[in-house]
Amino acid sequence: MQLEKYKIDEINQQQLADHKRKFDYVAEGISNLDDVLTKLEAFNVAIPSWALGTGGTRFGRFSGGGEPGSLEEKIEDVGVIQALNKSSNSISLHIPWDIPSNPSAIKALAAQVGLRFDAVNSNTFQNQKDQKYSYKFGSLHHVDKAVRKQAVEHNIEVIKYGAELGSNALSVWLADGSNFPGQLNFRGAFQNTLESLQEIYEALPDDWKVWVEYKPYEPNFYSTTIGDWGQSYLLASKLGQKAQTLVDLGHHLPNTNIEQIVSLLLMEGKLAGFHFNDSKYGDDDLTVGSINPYQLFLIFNELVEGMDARGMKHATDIGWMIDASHNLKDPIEDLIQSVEAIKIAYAQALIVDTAKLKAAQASNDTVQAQEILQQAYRTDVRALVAESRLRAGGALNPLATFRALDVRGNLIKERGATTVATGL
Ligand code: PSV
Ligand code: MN
Repeated sequence: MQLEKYKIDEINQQQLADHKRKFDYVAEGISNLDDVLTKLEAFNVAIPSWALGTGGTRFGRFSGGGEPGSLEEKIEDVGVIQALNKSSNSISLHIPWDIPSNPSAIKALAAQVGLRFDAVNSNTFQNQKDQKYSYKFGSLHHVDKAVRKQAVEHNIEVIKYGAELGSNALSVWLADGSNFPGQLNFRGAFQNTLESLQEIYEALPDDWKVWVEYKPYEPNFYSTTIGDWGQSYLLASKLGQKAQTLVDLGHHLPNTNIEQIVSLLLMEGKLAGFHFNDSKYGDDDLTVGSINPYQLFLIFNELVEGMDARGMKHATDIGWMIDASHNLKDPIEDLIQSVEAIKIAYAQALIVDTAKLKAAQASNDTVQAQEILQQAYRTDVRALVAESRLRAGGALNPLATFRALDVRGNLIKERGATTVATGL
């Protein structure tokens, strides 16, 4: 289903006076207002194809109805999000969950709803039907060369699909690791991973990047071969210019200072991009900003500061993507909330008084430094985000509009109540 713009405009009209009042109030205190609005309008976050269905846990999965049953329907759903928030202009595919049987038709459909293709993701963490060798003991790090070769070839195939769709990055996350001490020779596993990644790297088209994602545990619980940003950075450095580290917010042990990691990766030109989500304990894949919005703001503060220091374009010089999939909410509503949380944190980071903060840092004025950051964090920037969306042709309030137009009800009518999307 596609949302007609006039319906969104009608709902906007009803909310306009209230919005204007809130916008005028916050706008008065923002010295770089035009710059903030322009940057907010340009900022988009890719939607992962696997987040459009209700996720499950290993204990069960409770689908909510109207889930996309095909790649085409997943694209339609992202089109709905994009029509509402004008901040989700791309989709990230996971192969083989989303193999495009007719790439040019898929590309045309995406273009029709204003989408392009973000990074493509390989999957060597599950065995596929008719697969010759098992990934039970890993893939790119495997002790058996034949298994590594199969996994390398899969990644090269994913690049091929991505190239056909106009994507320009391969995202690699490996479940490779060990469950028990002694199971694995750490150096051997690392060397095998490096050599496998080198073969994949060689197959990258000129303008492509490979993003190396890390994660401390799960599904392995003793060691993970690319377990933290140091290991990912080491691989990315050895591989070369086209390889960078991907930060997934859920892939850190509790209380890790992610903003510091981000700052240093940016300094080294090695920050590929983000998988946004939120968590309380581990890789919980909860809605962005639902647990710790202050941390999200602090991360964005480092991103803005670090990107500005290198003269980077915020909207396009890093890959921004949500990676979440959980089991309670309507997936589209969850994604709308996530994108909103990201844009709020970004807007807050854009209004930090950086000159004052630098001065406070230079004079060790800790109290003032905290005041400056929290001044920005405690500003209600929601009307700024809404205004940028309005200017881009989206909904003032995407979530309320999604509900007012009964999009889910219509999707259930169209697709049925029992469709189940591919993914985890
Ligand atoms: C692994 O937990 C991960 O974060 C990787 O990005 C995967 O590709 C994604 O989740 C989907 O399973
Ligand atoms: Mn991820």
